[in-house]
Amino acid sequence: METVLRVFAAGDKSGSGKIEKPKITAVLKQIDPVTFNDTFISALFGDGNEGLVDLTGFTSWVTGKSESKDFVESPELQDDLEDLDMDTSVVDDMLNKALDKFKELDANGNGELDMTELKALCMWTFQQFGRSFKNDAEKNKAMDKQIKRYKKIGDTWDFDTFESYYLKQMTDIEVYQVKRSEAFEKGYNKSAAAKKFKELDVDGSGFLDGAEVEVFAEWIFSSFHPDGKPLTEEQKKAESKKLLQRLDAKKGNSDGKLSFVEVDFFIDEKIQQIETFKKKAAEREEKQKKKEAEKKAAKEAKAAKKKPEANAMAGLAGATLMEKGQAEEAKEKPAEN
Ligand SMILES: [Ca+2]
Ligand SMILES: [Ca+2]
Ligand SMILES: [Ca+2]
Repeated sequence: METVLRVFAAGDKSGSGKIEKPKITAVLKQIDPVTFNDTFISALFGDGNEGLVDLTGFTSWVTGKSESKDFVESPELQDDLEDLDMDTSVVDDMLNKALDKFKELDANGNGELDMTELKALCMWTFQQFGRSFKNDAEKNKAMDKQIKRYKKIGDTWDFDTFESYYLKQMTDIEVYQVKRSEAFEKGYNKSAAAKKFKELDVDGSGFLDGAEVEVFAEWIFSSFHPDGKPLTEEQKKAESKKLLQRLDAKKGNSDGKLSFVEVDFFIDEKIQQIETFKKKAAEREEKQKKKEAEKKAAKEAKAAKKKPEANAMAGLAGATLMEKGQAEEAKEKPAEN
């Protein structure tokens, strides 16, 4: 519970003990988007866009330590919060998520994370922020840099250390998602992924669902199987189910549809992979052509060797022809001047 407070406090750079609406909204939505919905946020802050909440008081209340709601000043807002009938178990859910992640990372199960185990956290973080690398060398360099930062926190991490890092990270990821989502909605994002998403979102709902996900799955499949048979209806359904499972259920908010921020990095990755795939296919074709040309040349050379006389005759004929051509060309040249 104290970790939640520490996370909120980390967001409070001014040290005033108060936190602004956008920051707390991002954190709360990450903890539980259903409980901490817009009704909750407006009960907490009123309907204005600005707003500050006293951190310590809020954390005591949200974690069930205190019933007092005087972290909001207006009695009206206090009444609104009363009406919400808060269930504080959602905060525990968030901490359970942290615990699950910790167990997943603790490969040898000794209750601590060492630097080798933290490499997986490093990769996860890169993924969440959509960092891609040109090659392994570049990736390893970024990883070393990150591990150095982790070492500053501690050579081995117990759950408490991990928990505060993780919750802070989740907040940052959420804030980054909000930014990406806004940039996409306002049309500032001109990336190939944004273009592809718009193309796939036929009804312009801002989400990919139903048949749109099937077209999405089909695009990926056909890009990697340019000469293959198209997917059957059944396969399309199965592939789109897999995509939803992976991007919405496992990594997203499990609402059965795909938002831009649930798929943008994935589309980016696929576009890059498709480009590489096409390049390699073109190289293979080029190589094959070269091989065939060499084979043909070798065959001709072999045939020529077998008939040296014929070859000599042909050579002579060729030379004669060439000489003839040159003589004619020479004849024409003075006329040009
Ligand atoms: Ca361990
Ligand atoms: Ca749609
Ligand atoms: Ca979703």
